[in-house]
Amino acid sequence: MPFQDQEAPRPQQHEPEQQAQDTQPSENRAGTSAKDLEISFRNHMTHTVGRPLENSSILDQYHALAAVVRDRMMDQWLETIENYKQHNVRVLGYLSAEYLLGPHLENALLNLDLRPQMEEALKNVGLDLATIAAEEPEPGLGNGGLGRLAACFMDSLSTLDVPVLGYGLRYEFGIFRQEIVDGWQVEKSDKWLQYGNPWEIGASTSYEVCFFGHTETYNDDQGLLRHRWVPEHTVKGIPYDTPIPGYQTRTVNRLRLWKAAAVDSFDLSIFNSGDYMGAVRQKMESETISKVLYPPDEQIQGKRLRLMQQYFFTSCSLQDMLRLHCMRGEKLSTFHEKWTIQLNDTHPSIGIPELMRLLMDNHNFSWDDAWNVTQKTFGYTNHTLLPEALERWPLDLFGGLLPRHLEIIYEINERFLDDMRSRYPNDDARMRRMSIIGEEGERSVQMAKLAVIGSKAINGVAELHTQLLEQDTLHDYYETFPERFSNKTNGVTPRRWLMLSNPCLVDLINETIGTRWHKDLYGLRGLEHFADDKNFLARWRQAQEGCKSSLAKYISQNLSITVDPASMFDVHVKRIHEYKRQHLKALHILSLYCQIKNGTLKNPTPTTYLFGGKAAPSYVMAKLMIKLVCSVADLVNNDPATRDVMKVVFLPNYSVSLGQHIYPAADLSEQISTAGKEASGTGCMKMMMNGAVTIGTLDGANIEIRKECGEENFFLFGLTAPQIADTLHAGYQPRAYYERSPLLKEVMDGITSGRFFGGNSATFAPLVDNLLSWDPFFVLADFDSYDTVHTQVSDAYRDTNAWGRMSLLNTARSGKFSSDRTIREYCRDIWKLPVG
Ligand code: 26V
Repeated sequence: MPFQDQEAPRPQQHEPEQQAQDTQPSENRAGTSAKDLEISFRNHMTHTVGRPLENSSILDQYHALAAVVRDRMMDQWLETIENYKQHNVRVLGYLSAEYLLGPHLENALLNLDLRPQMEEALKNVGLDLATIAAEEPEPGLGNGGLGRLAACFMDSLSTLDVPVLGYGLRYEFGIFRQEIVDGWQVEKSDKWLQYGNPWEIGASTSYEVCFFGHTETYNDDQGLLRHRWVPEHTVKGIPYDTPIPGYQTRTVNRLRLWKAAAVDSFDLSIFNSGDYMGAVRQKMESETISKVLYPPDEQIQGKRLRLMQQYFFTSCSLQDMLRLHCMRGEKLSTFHEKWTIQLNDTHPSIGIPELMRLLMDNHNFSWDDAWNVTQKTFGYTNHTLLPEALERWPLDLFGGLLPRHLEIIYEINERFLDDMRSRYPNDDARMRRMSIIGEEGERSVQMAKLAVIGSKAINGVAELHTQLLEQDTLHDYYETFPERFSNKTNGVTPRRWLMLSNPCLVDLINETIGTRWHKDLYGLRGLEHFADDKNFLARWRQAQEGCKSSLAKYISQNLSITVDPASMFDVHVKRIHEYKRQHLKALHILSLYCQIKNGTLKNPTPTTYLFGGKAAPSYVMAKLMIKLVCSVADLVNNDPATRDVMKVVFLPNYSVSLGQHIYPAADLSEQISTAGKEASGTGCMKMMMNGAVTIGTLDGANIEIRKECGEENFFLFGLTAPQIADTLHAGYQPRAYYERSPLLKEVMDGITSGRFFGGNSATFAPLVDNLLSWDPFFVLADFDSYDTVHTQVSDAYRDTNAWGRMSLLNTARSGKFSSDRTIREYCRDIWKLPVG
């Protein structure tokens, strides 16, 4: 049966003394009253942490508290497993190389409905929940939107009682911690596991995963020709399970993350031969596989360890699903009836040849039978159109590491192209375009093509993105099997991104329209009735100012910059990338600076410009963009002519927890990517939910946000995707825009001459040169339009009621952007799973 592979979950032991002991007789481990929680907390302090409360550190208290909360999930977790077993349910296997979960503690308290009692219990022992919660290290097992989406999906799946097993990698080091030194990004390692992880539970299963070696053919008992892989290296995969509680339901699903370890017997053989150092080296090499999360570097292509990571976690997960399927007493030929597997981008797409291999080589399936099951099992979500981000592996690297998989891919490709040849006779160009094996430059395996060919369903993550996939990137496949393609616009969980992050606004909403919206976000529409109620708008504004003051305090304490909570908070937080155009915003701030200095802008709307985001460590231009923002901050924050009306702040180490602090404080949400480049974006949804008004291009989910909130409640600027394509086609000349716009010219010249930056003209020369000569993301083309619309924003912000109305309507109309809606659509159209 699914989920039945362990006798009972056993707590992970991080330190010897942390083993759970018998508790005092008065303790009710599932009890939820303040008194029960207090007793439980005291017991865990003594028996789990092993320190008297009086001498405990906040970290000790956090560990005791986490154990209290985990206890409350265990009954429900076992109940969920039992329930799935009894009903022999169809299960989703969600495969993702990244999960950006964010802190667990407060989220679990919210979802389990324990928060008020817990606050009281802690108060009774003289402690403060928020202070303890701040000790939790964030599990940053993802780079950005893709990993955070997987985390939101897990929350929604549990909330909607959908049976799911999430699978991924238990990286020992997650996304790096970002420090800013003299305006430059410095990366520090993220040791999130150093004090143990109270949210994970060890399981008693493990699997072996092989690498390298060669393949052979042989005749089986019946004289049939078969293939086998004779590998050279074997690694063990050990599962660590994290319970994922739904909101106000008893469903607790499981996220299973794999850690790589040496295979004991392998180690031992080397050890016995006397090669101690060799044995240790083998062990370390095996463990390397789950050591560190890869950042989305420009040089991401062709990293062998990354392919090893992908194959490692995908193979462990498939072996696990096949075993669970067989334990149900089911035949493997019905695997696709009981399981549906979603590939979160191409990272786990090696699962397609791996399932073929497992079925054919280990379970004697014929090609056709194995393909029938495989092709009906997988769904593939694409998350980017950027060509440099589409995964392709050099053939020799791939074949050296996974020789049997390369053979299988060749055969998938051959059979597929044979089929295409009969559909499109004499169309060699099309055959070359559709082949999984790329022939331009170094020959390579193109994973997106493999994923498309091996899946029953393919989807993009916003309407425009899906359209561009269908019409451009994957056009040949769309033309061939249009019924496999669909759009699933992303969403975010309102539990973490509204209820947890913005309690003041949530109290006001609950008091005004009740709580039905907690599980159906469209219910927020009830707020529209209050859009013209001045008293209500005043309270709305008050709640927002509370959040702004709290962020202002954080900025003052951590960065020693004073910002005015009454100023407009203009927020641009996301990964740093040229297509997201943090530099467009920086140029605009400089243009305001110039206009204030020369007296042409007389009465500017006081504004605080907030930036945050990480640059991939080897992405030189992105790092230079951070330096530019920080230099602009130094300039305007210290000039007496501007410092009282504008402040620029770069918030270091943007993360889930910092996001929770920032989004509720945003007045203006900057979504200014070059049209056609942002697949969806999800930060835009979080800000909309919290009442920020968007300034944005017609890109990704912006288009749908604008449709939902109404054109009059959205500030639109910039070229559209077709206009960008036309401009490019006609021969884009960024310098012409520079010559034509006096404002732009003044700003660019100011940077080039070093006038803004104490005479330093060298630092930003590569950035300016790039913009003037090439400008691949149309920064200069969109500059004037951006500037004009910003003037409208500033004027609009001065009319407090009109702005409040826009803000309220953004929240009221954000219902579509709940990940609950997204998950319902996946369940209905792709996974064929009932929703609770
Ligand atoms: C990867 C790379 C790697 C090579 C260098 C350039 C580059 C640029 C971007 C990426 C990210 C690829 C996958 C990804 O994270 N996509 C994001 O997925 C989100 C969830 O669907 C979506 O909201 C974002 O728009 C999309 O960028």
